[in-house]
Amino acid sequence: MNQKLPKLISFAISHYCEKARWALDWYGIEYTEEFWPIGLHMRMTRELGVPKSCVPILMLDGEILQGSREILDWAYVNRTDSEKSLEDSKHGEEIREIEARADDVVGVEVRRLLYAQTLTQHPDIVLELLYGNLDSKVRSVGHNLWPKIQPAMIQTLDAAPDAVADSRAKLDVELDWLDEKLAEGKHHLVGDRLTRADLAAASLLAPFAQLSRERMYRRVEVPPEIEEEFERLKDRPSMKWVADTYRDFR
Ligand SMILES: N[C@@H](CCC(=O)N[C@@H](CS)C(=O)NCC(=O)O)C(=O)O
Repeated sequence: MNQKLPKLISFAISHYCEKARWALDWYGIEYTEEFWPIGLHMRMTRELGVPKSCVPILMLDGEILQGSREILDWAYVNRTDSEKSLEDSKHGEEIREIEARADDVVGVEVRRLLYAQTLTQHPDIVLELLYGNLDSKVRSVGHNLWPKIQPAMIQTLDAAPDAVADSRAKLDVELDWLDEKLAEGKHHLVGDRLTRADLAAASLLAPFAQLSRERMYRRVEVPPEIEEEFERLKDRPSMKWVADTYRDFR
């Protein structure tokens, strides 16, 4: 058999890519991963012919999937161990609703708050996070284009420093919602086992759950503004739950 392994295309620091990666790992799927440079990815996705410019993308033999939800669907169907499921037909609708809110609101505000705190004040740290793990040629192109990429990111993500308060307030609404769902020490957002609702919420909150110290932001110093967010959020049941969920299931 000469079938190529699925290839995950990602940005190293993207929490949506982490969601897809976790699902592939959870389902025991063998794959390779290719990190793309933010900014240059616009042309690369256009050349691939996918409808949007975003990652994660999963390249399969003869098919290209774009978006974490699509990748989770595919990974479930193609899982190597039929006992391992993140789906639950009894609670299917509720799981999908939570996942959609995690994707469309929680993940968006986590990213916006992080970038609003760093893109303007700590551009060198962001630059290192975005390009630090890429090969030297790509890295130098990224560095050269950074004066254009940085303002474009601020604009596209609505992440100027004055977005901090708004984003924080929106994220707090989401965290109140999740704290309530996890009241009385519940281990899972739906039912009594891990589902894609947990995986979505935990991966998309992971950048604020201190695990980022070990996982994503290892290479750089954490700026004081982000330390303050960590401090502010650390006693939230939802944040503790993210850390527990990573410890137990990732
Ligand atoms: N809902 C999408 C969101 C993906 C997303 O926002 N990806 C970001 C990285 S964090 C991206 O590729 N941004 C660049 C762009 O959209 O051009 C998913 O779950 O896959």
